[in-house]
Amino acid sequence: MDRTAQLTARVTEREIAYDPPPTTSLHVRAARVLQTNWTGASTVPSRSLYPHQWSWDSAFIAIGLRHLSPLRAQTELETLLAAQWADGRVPHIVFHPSVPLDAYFPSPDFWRSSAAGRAAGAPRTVQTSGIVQPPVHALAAWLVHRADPGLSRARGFLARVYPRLAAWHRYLLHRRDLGGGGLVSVVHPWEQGMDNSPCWDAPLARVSPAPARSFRRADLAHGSPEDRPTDLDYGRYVRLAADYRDGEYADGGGEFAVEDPAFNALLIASEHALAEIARELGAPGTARHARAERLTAALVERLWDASYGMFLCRDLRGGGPVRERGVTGLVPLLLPGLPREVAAALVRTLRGTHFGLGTTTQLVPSYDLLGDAFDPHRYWRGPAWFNTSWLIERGLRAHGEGQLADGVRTAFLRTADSSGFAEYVDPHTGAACGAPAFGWTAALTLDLLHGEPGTNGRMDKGDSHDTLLSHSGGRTDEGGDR
Ligand code: 9WN
Repeated sequence: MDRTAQLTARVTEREIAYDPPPTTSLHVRAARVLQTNWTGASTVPSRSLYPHQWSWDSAFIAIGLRHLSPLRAQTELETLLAAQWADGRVPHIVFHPSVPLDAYFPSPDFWRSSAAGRAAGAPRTVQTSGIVQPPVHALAAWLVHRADPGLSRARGFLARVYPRLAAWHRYLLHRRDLGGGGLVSVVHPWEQGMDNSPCWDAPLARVSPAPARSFRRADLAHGSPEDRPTDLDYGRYVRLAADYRDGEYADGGGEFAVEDPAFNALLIASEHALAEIARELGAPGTARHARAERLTAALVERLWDASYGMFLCRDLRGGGPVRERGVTGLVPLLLPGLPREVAAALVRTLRGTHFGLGTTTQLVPSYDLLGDAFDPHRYWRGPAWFNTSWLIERGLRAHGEGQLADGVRTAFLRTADSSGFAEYVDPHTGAACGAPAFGWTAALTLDLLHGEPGTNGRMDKGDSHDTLLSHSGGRTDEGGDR
């Protein structure tokens, strides 16, 4: 048997021999969602609304999938990274060729990646979008590796993904530092992932919308119009994406450029993870950890607003700080290297009237409960999303707020269950919104169900990176496990 055949045989045996942990009914149902959404080499966020592979979804999905099948989790990330462009960008969508063009808009014929993206090195054999999404991938790759280091080493998983992840971070740090202060900018609201957040209203207002008749939305066939962005917002998304495409996806000249707290915090978390990956591969990781610390300092210097008690977006095309409280401004709590007073203020803001955590809400709302634009059902304008609550749960634990984290964990599991793994929920009632059987909701449910023995959820100076990069789900009691 040659080497590849040996490897495949070993992997297949492992897959077959996979012995699931003691299951709970919630566990089984979450696993079923991931099984249903699996397409053979990756997972769709939703069979109806999102029938392709999405970048940050795949990272969150891999984090959950590793508990079911470390091989699938590795494959999920490998499939995404195989669609990376030569300039290092990891596209926000990798299209499945068998899905009809009208199933999702904007479709491959809108992005025209292999033609319009030629100069930027888009792949020829697979169609992708030309924008990016938050860089959760190195963090996911490290967590996936740790789920089964033996399999990972046998397949050379980290050795294969490391150069791609390093090129991805290089692209962001070198091509997307549009403000010159060390932070990365997004050039489209879809890049940041919280598409319709009121944080984008002011920077988007400058963009003239593409005429409504020039495109046909596919999302309204699956989602209720009250839960989705308006036609006017869609017109602006289309204009920005079309302009970027028509400029051959060259960076720097667009009308929309925003430094976003969550995007940069996830890059920092992933840079720490990349340092650990480098170490595992026998190279020193110190330079990467040091860069992550410098980025943390830049994040605080450029985006922290003490009077809001949270991070704010910065609009580089005129507006300066965006005075809106979006959940993005709380996500940096994930970072163990935050100054103590910043972390403490973030926790106060989470518990205060704007987000109401532990009092009026149990999961973190996507936007200020008291804000003029608050809407409990509309996309990213108030509903609670499971990925951001998962990130904040980790952050609370990293900063010694075990009890509050336990509350989020319990509410997460209860609401994921009662909502049928909804895409997002009303932050007050937990009522389901958006697509059902949503990939990252199911995946992160699994992750929270698999607490790692021995993690007590506290952060000490000495093990700060470890706390960020270890399994989440260390908890102070058993509440919520079912
Ligand atoms: C555009 C897939 C994606 C998520 C985003 C979410 C939504 C797409 C859309 O769905 O965005 O990328 O059509 O609205 O906002 O975070 O990655 O689940």
